[in-house]
Amino acid sequence: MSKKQPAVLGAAPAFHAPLHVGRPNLGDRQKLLDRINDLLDRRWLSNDGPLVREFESRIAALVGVKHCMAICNATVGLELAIRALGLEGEVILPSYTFIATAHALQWQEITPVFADMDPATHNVCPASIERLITPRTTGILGVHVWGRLCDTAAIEGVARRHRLKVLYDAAHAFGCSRQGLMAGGFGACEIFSFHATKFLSCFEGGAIVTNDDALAGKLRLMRNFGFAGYDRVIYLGVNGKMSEVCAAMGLTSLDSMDEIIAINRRNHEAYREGLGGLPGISVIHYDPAERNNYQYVVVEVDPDAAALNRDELVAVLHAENVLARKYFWPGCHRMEPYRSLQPNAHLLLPVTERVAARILILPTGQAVSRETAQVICEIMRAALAQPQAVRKALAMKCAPPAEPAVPRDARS
Ligand code: T4K
Repeated sequence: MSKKQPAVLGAAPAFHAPLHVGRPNLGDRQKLLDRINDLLDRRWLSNDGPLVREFESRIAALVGVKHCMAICNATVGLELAIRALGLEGEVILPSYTFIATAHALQWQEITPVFADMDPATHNVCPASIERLITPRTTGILGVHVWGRLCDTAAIEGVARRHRLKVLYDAAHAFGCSRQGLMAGGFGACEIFSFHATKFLSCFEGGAIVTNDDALAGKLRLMRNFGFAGYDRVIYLGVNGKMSEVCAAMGLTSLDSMDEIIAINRRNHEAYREGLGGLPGISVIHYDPAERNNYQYVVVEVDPDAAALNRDELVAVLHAENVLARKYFWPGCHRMEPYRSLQPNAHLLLPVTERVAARILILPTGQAVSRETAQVICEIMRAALAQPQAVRKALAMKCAPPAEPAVPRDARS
């Protein structure tokens, strides 16, 4: 599988089939099919079925929280949690996150106020949060980017000083810890994503976890139209429920959790080794003293020190069928509707602007073997060793086709 010359320079692509970032990891197929057969036999397909209940109690035990409410996806989970906490006016969050975090606020006519990031962790910078607080601010929505937990102590300190509520988008952070405490127990509540591309997959799904009894009661009503029993609606609600088939997938994924972490960790090490020592190229580090799911192989490309910039490396990899991604470029503040609603937001986000242009994510998980990771590193090394040739080849690819020679009298 040795591959030295990059495809942008005319060689054949290293991989015939695309290598995706976010290729789902699958647990034991037979176990999943057995669970699906059982649920079909029971004819209990949704609405608080036995698999959803089992899934919720396993998640709560693993995370160490009192309540887990399984939900249809994390975006709806964020919307429910924001509403259940009574947030309004303005809520501060990082711009460097998946767009769903901001949309969950804007959807409810709450203004997302974008804070800058800490370049060392890619998480929101607590000092930047404090500078953005106004009389309209009601809460802080932290995001545990790449499963490395936010500085929860500093964020919650800011919140205490200004009487704000705190919740966390923990979409990336299932199975991750900070100072030995698992993601899920911080703030008023935390929201996990169990989307197909996430470390733990339910096909589509998520969970809201909390230690607050009253909040959990409210959220249970809100995710099921406000029903408190047959024919008894006592609250405003939506349909945020998880189905039994999604819980079957989630339970099966939970059974394989340690195996998937081991694969991700092996790949992360292979990438770190393979890209080690390259000027301007660094693969982010996970603290070995904490728990992490190693779901993201995040490469930072410093354009002042590396021979090629991030976009050039992405183009090199795409030519090989390695579909590296630029998460979360260009930052929420540069996407609609925020770009139009808050045209000056970038002025307060210099670190986000700089770092978002440097990040590329490489494929990992079950679809990537150690050898595949090594080939990807070899390609990157080979491209970085001949930057002039690579740039020239990329420029030729991007150049508009030469105008066809049309006889003068044929032009209108
Ligand atoms: N907060 C944060 C911080 C998040 O990252 C997310 C989701 C959320 C909140 C909201 O959670 P959910 O409401 O989704 O539960 C993907 C996911 O759709 C999204 O869940 C995820 N973050 C985000 C980071 O990535 P895209 O637009 O990148 O998806 P897409 O379709 O390009 O898929 C990624 C790659 O995975 C593709 O190249 C193909 C591959 N793939 C995907 C699926 C779904 C497969 O090979 N098989 C599949 O089944 O958003």
